[in-house]
Amino acid sequence: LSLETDLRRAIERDELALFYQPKVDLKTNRMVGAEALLRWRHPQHGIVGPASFIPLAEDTGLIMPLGTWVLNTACRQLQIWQAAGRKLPRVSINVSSHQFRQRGLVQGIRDALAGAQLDARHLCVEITESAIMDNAQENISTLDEIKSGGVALSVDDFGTGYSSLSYLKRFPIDEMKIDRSLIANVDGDKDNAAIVTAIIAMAHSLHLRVVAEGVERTPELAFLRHLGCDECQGYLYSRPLSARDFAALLLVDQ
Ligand code: G
Ligand code: G
Ligand code: MN
Ligand code: NA
Repeated sequence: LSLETDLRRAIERDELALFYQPKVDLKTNRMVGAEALLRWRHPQHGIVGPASFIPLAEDTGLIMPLGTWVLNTACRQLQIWQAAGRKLPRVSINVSSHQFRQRGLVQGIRDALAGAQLDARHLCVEITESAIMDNAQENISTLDEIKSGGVALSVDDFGTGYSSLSYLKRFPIDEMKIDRSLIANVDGDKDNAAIVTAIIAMAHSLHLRVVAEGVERTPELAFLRHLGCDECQGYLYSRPLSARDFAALLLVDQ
């Protein structure tokens, strides 16, 4: 009867779902990836977002089976789409700081890739700037292990924490996602424009791919393209969609 009991049963009752949101390359206008975002189709409450149950999952240890489910589902789904000739080079999943500190994460990633027969280069793991910086020294070895398996690493919500890009570059990362609070009105807000301009320039000088998240308006997109931002994600292109709706956006190989 409690939310905890409900969540415990959610996996076995097949109530969890991944929604997918496109990441679009700004040079080619092609979809080059998707972020998998967890949803719970609750029998009474309808579709519930992760912010409402991830904290509970972390407090109760349920985050481990839940994280495993996310990894397995995302890898299997991408393999199914690719096998059907649908063009999607990469799927990104989110890992919380709690999951990141768990011993089993690296093995869980390997198992998910092997189980889905998906090559590691098609998977990207997003971890927030604050989670990386919290216990930075220990995190480097976990990140190295993930990276050496061929999986890409992305720093999520960048610009909200206290790290400098030059410090972050000591970590084996491939991608920076600029937090959507900095992207909002980036075309008109002088402070956001200055910060985003600096982040993109420095990330590029460090050979990192830059993704803008939360792009909602065409002028934001135009400004980001002008700055040379590599990829965009946001409601302007698409909201996160169910697997079925998302599949309809994918091109099919001729
Ligand atoms: O749409 P959105 O409400 O999906 O996501 C809210 C927050 O939940 C984001 O910070 C996102 O990173 C996080 N999130 C989404 N899916 C997952 C997931 O599968 N695992 C973890 N740990 N966090 C997720
Ligand atoms: O993992 P991360 O914290 O980046 O999670 C992305 C979150 O941002 C998800 O909750 C997703 O639903 C949300 N989101 C994606 N695109 C947009 C957007 O254009 N505007 C807003 N406000 N939220 C977005
Ligand atoms: Mn994310
Ligand atoms: Na983010």
